Amino acid sequence: MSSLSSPTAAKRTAEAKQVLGDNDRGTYTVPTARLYPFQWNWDSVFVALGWAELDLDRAWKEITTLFDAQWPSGMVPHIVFWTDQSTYFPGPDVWGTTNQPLSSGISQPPVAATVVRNLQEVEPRLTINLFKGIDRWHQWWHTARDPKNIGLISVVHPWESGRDNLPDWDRPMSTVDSSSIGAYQRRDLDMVDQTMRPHRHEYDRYLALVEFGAEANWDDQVIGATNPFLVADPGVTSILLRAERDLAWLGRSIGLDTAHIERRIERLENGFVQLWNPEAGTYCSLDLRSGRHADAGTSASFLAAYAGVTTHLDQLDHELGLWASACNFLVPSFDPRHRHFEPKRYWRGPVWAMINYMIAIGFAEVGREKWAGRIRQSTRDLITQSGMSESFDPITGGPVGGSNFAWTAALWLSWVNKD
Ligand code: 9WN
Repeated sequence: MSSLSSPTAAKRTAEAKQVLGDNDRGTYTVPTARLYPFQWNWDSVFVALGWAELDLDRAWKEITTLFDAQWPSGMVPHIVFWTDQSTYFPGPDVWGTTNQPLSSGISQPPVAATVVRNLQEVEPRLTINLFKGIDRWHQWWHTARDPKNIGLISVVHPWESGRDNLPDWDRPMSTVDSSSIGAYQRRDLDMVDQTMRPHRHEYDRYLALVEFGAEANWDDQVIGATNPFLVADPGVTSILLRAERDLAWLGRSIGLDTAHIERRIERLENGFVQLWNPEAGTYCSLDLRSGRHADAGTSASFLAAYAGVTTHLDQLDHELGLWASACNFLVPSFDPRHRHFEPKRYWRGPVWAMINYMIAIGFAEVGREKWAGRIRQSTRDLITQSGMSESFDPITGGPVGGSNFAWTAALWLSWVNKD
C-alpha cells in the first residue's frame, strides 16, 4: 500500500497533471484525445474537480462552457461537438440535432450542482445565470425524463445513463428494432480492444435509438411517450436527488427562494422506494415499458446513501460485503457473482474512479467510514498499479478501455491522493 507521499504517488500526481494538460482544449477538457475528442457532460464536471486543485478559474470555465451548450428546453447535452473531429462515431450528422453549438440529443448524469457546490465552498463565484441554468436542467429531468410522473428519473438511451452496456439494459434493449440500421464504421475499435467494448448488436440498437430521436426531432414529449427504451435508473435518480439538495444549498447561499427545489426533492424521495427490488435485495433499475426490475444490483445501487436515502443501509452494507468477497478491487460496475459479470467489458464489471468517489462520499456521510475508506483505498491501489486508465479490472486491477483519462486524473488529484 503506497502512502500519500510515496515516490509512486508523486509519479502518478505528475502524470495526472500531464493528462489534464494534454486533454485541455482551453475552455473544456476532452475525456481522452482520440477516443473521445469532444466535451462530454459528466466527464467535464468531474474534471472540474481536478482543475480546482490547479486553477480555480479553469475549473469554473469547464462548467460554464458546458452550460453554453444548454438547449432551450433546459437539456444539457451529453456530448458537445465544439470542433470537427473524425475519430469518434457517431458524430453530429448522425444525431441530426439543430441546436448550436452542435451536440448529441440526450443528456448525462447531472453531477454539476454537486461539483459547483464544491467549488463554491472553496471560493464563492456562483453566478445567477449558472444557478438558473442548472435549475432549468434539473426541472427538465423531472419533466422530460419522468413522463409517467412517478418520481423516478428514466433514461431514453443507455448512453444517457453514462453506463452504456450495463446488463440492466440487455432486456429492454432486446425489444429495440435495429433492422433499419445500414452499414457504419465504429471508430472506438480502432483504439480499444473489442473485448473491452460493447458488442456490435448493442451498437446497432444504440444507433436505432439515435435514429428514433432524430426522427422525432428530439421532441421530449414524443420521446417520453413512444421511445422504445425507457428505464428508470438508480444512477441518474440518485445523482439528481443529491444534486437537488446541493442546488438548494447553492440557492440559499446566494439568498434565493428554493421552495420549488424542495418540492422536487420530495418527489424523488417518495419515488425512490420503487427502485427497491425485494428479490434481489438491492436497488435495481426499473424498465417502464415492461414494468420489470433488473434482477441484480450495479455499482449505482450503492449510491443511495449519496442521494441521502438511508432506508436499506444495512442491506446495502451487507451486499457490498458479498461483492467484496467476490473480487479484489471495489466497486465493480456490476454484481461480480452474476452470470453476466465480465471484468473487462466496460460497464459489465470494471471499476470506475468517479463512481467510487460518489459511493465513498455517500457512505462517509452516513457514518459507514469503513466502506468509504476501503473504496478510496481500492481506487488508490488501482490507479497506482495501472495509471490514468478509463476504468479497471476488479479482479486483476489491470487497465481497461482508453488511457490518459481526464476524470481518473482529476479524481486522483482531488480525492484519491488528497490529504
Ligand atoms: C458514449 C466519455 C464517455 C463517458 C461514458 C462512457 C463512454 C461513450 C462511448 O465514454 O460513453 O457516451 O462512446 O462509449 O460510458 O460514461 O462519459 O468518457
